[in-house]
Amino acid sequence: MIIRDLNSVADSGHCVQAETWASRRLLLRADGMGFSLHDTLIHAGTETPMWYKNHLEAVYCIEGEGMLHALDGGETIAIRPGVLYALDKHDRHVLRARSQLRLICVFNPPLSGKETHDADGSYPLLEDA
Ligand code: 9YT
Repeated sequence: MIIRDLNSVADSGHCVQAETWASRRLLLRADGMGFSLHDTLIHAGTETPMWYKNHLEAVYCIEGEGMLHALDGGETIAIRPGVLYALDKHDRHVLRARSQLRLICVFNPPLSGKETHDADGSYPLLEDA
């Protein structure tokens, strides 16, 4: 069994900071679960364009308020605690955080640990560091 605590994840080097977000990565590819699991903060007042070409991501909001805009003719939905969205079609999207968002994010295939967004807002497929 794997047991993790958010406090120790932050100290273990499995916390990735970007301009608009901080990702605390609780489960990674090396854990062998077939997915990675992150507790992610999106900073208040920011806008993050994303396009996960190489991954599927499910996102469950547990704190904060914002808006998700699906690009390529998609819809706009309000993000608040209890709302989940799943990018099952590698959808291009923009996330706007009115207040700080706290999101539980699951990636398939799992992230290796160090990934951060490229110019398109996607993650490359990385081998274990
Ligand atoms: C919602 C989203 O994808 N935010 C960017 C960070 C990502 N969730 C991560 O690496 O934890």
